[in-house]
Amino acid sequence: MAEEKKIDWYDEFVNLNYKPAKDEIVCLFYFEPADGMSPKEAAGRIASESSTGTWTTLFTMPPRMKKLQATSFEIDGNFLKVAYPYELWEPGNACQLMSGIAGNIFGMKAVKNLRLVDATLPPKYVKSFKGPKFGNDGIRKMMGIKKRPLTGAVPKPKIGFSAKEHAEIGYETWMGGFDFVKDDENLTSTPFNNFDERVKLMSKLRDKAEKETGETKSAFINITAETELMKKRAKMLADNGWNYCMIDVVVTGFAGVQTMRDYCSDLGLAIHAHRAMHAAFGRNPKHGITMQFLAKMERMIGVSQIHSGTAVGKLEGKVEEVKAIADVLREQKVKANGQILLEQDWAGLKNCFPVSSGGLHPGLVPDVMNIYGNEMVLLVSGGIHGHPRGTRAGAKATMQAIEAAMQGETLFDWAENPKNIELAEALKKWNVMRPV
Ligand code: CAP
Ligand code: MG
Repeated sequence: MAEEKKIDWYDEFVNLNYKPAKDEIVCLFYFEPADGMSPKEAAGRIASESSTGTWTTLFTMPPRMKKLQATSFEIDGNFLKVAYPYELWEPGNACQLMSGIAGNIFGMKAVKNLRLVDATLPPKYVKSFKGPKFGNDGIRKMMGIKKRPLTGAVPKPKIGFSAKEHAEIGYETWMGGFDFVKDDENLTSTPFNNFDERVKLMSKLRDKAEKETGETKSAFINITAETELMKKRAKMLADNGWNYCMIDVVVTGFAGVQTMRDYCSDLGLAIHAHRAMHAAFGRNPKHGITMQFLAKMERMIGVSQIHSGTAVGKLEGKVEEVKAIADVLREQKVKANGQILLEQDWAGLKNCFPVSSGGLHPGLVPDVMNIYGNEMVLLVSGGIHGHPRGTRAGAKATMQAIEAAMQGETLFDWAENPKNIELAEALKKWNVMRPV
C-alpha cells in the first residue's frame, strides 16, 4: 500500500531545543490538548494556526516562509511557550497582534481549553506604541496628590439619576474629600441623564468644590460610544476644563482605544479605562485571556489607569493576580512570576495606575492598601453612599481609613478619636465584612 501522504505539518512548528531570538514575541499559554491529541501535536497546531500554518501541507511553500513560522519551544505540563518572529507583526497595531496570538487558536478542535496567560513583547515592538501620556508622576502632579492613593466614587444606584442629581452626588463626594467622581460603566447619555447636561452641571459643581476646598477635583465622565462620538464627547470635556475621560476599553475595542489615546492626549485628557466585559474571557482559569495580559495591552496603547481588582471585594480576582496586574501597570521592568507573568521590559513607556474597585468600604481600605500600597486609584462607591450619614460622611470615613493605614494605625484605634467619627460610624455598619 502506497505510503500515506503526509497531509499535516504541525510537527514543523515544534522544537523543544529552540532558543527564541531577543526580538521575538514569546507567549505563555495554558493548554489542554483534545482527547487523543498529544501535547506536542496540540502545541504544533497552536504555533501553526497563530502564525503561518494551516491544517494541510500546501502545493507551494516559498522557503522564506519558514523564517516566519512560530515555534512551540517549551512544554511544561499544561503550560506552553511559543516564540513568534518579529517580522510577523505590524508595529503599532494592537488589533493585528490580538488576531494572531489570541485569534483562531481559541476555537481549534485540537485543544479542549486554551488561555493566553502573558506575553513578553520585545522593546522595539513596545516602542512602536505610545503608552500612557502622563505616567503616574504626571497624574499626581496634575492632581496635586503627592503620596496617598487617589480616590473616587460612582454615584449609586449605578444608573437612573438625572444629570442634576448625579452632579449633586458628585459634589457631596468631592466635599467629603475624594478626588474623582466616576460615571458607572453603563452610563453614557440617556434621556434621564444626557451627557452634555451632565458635563455642564458637573463642571459647575466641580468649580464650586474646588473653590470651597482649595483642592483639584476631577471626574471620569464616560465617553464610551462609537469612535467619532467619543471624539466629540472628549472635546466637550476638554472645552469644559476636564483633565480625564472614561472609556469602557473592552467594549470599545483596541482600535477605539488606540484612536482615543492620541485624540485625548492632544486634548490633555487622561483615560480612565473601565474593563467591563473582561470577565467574559478573563474569569475562566482554563480558557480565554488573563487580565494581566489585557492590562499589558492597555498600558502599551496608553490608558492612564485601568481596573485591576480588589481580591477582597465583590468581584473575582486572587491576590497574586491582582499584584501581577499592578506590576504590569506600574513597573518599568517586570520580573517573570511562575505561570502568571513573563518578564517585560517596558522600554521607557510611561506607567499607569491600577484601579481597585468593587464592593469596597472604609473597613476594607487597609486590606486593599496592603495589596497595592499607595500607588493606586481607590474607588469606593456603594461603600460611601451606604454610610449611615450619607455620601459626604462616607467619603470622609474612607479618607480617614486611608490616613490610618498610612500612619500604620488600626482602623478601630483611629476611629476612637472623635475627629474620625465618620469612620467609627462606617465600622459600626460594615465592620470589615467582605461582600460577595
Ligand atoms: C463598583 C463598580 C465597578 C466595579 C467594576 C460597579 O461599585 O462601579 O464597576 O468595581 O469591577 O459597578 O460594581 P461598588 P472591576 O464600589 O459599589 O461595588 O473594578 O473589578 O472592574
Ligand atoms: Mg461600575
